[in-house]
Formats: sequence, C-alpha cells, structure tokens
Amino acid sequence: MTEPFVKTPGWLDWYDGPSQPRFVPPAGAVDAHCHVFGPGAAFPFAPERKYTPCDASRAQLYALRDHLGFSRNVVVQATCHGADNRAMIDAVAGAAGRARGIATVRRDIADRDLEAMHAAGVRGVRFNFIRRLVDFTPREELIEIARRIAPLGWQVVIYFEAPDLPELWDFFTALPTPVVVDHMGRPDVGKPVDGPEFALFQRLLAEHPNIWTKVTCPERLSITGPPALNGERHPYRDVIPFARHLVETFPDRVIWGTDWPHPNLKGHMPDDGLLVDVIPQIAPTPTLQQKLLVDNPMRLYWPDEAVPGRS
Ligand code: 0GY
Repeated sequence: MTEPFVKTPGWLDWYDGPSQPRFVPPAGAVDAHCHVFGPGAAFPFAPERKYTPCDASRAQLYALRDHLGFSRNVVVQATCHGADNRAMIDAVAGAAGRARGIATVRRDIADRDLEAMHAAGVRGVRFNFIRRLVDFTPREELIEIARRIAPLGWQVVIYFEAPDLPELWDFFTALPTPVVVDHMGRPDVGKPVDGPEFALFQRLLAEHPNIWTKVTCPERLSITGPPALNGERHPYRDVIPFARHLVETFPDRVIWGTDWPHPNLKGHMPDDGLLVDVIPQIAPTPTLQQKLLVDNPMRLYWPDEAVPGRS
C-alpha cells in the first residue's frame, strides 16, 4: 500500500462553507480559473512538485460552482501534478460539457495525445515562469509546443510576475496563439495603478489584440488583505483599482475566476462567496459583468455554442 501524501508544512486547506454571495452572476457565468488537487489517492501528485496540497476533488469544485451561482469552469492544471494531466482531465470529463481544461505538456507529447486531450475538452497549455512553482523550461521548447497546439485552436496561458515582463516581452509577443495572462501579470499593488510597471502591462494588451488577461486573485495580490472580522464585505480594496482599470479599458479581453482551491496562500484562505462579491466592484455595470463572466469566456472556450443572455 502506498503512503498517503503529507501536506507541505503550513499548507492552508480551502475554506469549507463559503458564504452566499450577494452578487448574482448573470446566467451562464464561467469560473475561468480554478484547479483540482488529486485526490492524491486516485491521482498521485508529481514527483517534481514544489508543494503537496490538500485534496480538492472535482465533486467539491462543482459543488462550489453551484453554490456561487456559476454554470461552467475552466480547470487549469496545477503545478503539483506536473505534466500528468489525469486529474484535470477527469474533472473536465465529469462536467458534462460544462468545463474546459488547460494542460501542462512537454515537448515529447505525441500528436495523438494532443488530439485526445482536445476531444476531452482541453483548450490550452500553461507556461509558468514562477520559479517557486516550476523548474526552468527552455524557450525553444515552449515555442515548439505553442506551434504544435496552435492548429488545434488552443491558447497559451502565461503565469509570471510583473518585474519579469520586460525580459519575457519578446517571447510572449511572438506566441502564435491567443494568449491569456494569469492574475493581471501579478502587479505589485503597493505601487500606483498609473505607475510605469502597470503601464507596461497595459501596453502589452493595447499593442497585442491576441493577449487577454484574467482579473483574478485579489486575495493573492492584496497587501491590505481580507475584511476585518466585522461583517464588512469589501475585502482586498488595494487590488480593485487595478482590476477595474483593466475591465474598463479592455472589456472584451478580460475573464474572471475564483482560483479555488487557492494554492500556496499564506496567512488567510478566502471565503469564495466574498470573492464573488468583488466582481461588481471591478465590473460595475451589467454590460461589463456580462462580458467578463459570460461573453468573453464563451468566446475563448466554447466558441461554437450559443452565448447565454445573447439572442
Ligand atoms: C494559481 C497560483 C499559484 C499556483 C499555481 O499551479 C499552481 O501551482 O497556479 C501560485 O502559487 O501563485 O494560479 O493557482
């Protein structure tokens, strides 16, 4: 018998018992960034992983979807599973067409395996440049992967931190697919929203119409943090101007997600109900909310299906 996985010391489990959000998402809303972890007994974590999480199953993910009033999910391969995509594909397969997947692949993957992933609902690959999460992969290997997935109509999801953007710029802007940036390019929200670092990120989107961004992870980016324990439902104030600015400037190229089950958080685990209540602060009108939660993710992940709320 194999030993059960032991969580990384200090690992925070996801918050079981999220509140009911006050904000009601539009019909057909998509949680476009979330993960599953294992369960480890069924889908072992990868030997090369940088952390060992708690379990977070597909049944728990879809229970959260229903609780929050969402309809669909995009399940992003978590780094703790390396390039073994079985847990993510199992989750997508268990959603009856209401989930898509983003995989991690290596350059030696066979064409028939990419095609099988497409049939299972995978629509992209993630390139991760965060050193605490993954080992370095040479750029020529990544560009080779991008060229091979482009004919399938897939996207490349990129994860990096704002100080690394200048060095990565030429690589990102040469990608031959739609490109989706995780978590707004991880700005330092202690810096001004109209400062040079965030301006560079906006230039990336302004000059490259194939580049989109997820306005996600206030809980990860915030310095001011969650609300005090006084019932106030306005957490993560410092992140809101950054997300709102992107939603208002690029309303047709932003998507939103919970990031459940919130890997690698230190200090606190968010209440996903509160995260949903951040949405009307970053997308203040019904038109922007419809684009952010429905029209845009449907265009990226279900382009052949009718868009809820649009006749
Ligand atoms: C996120 C962020 C993180 C982790 C991962 O796949 C992962 O391990 O994505 C992180 O630690 O910042 O998007 O979930």
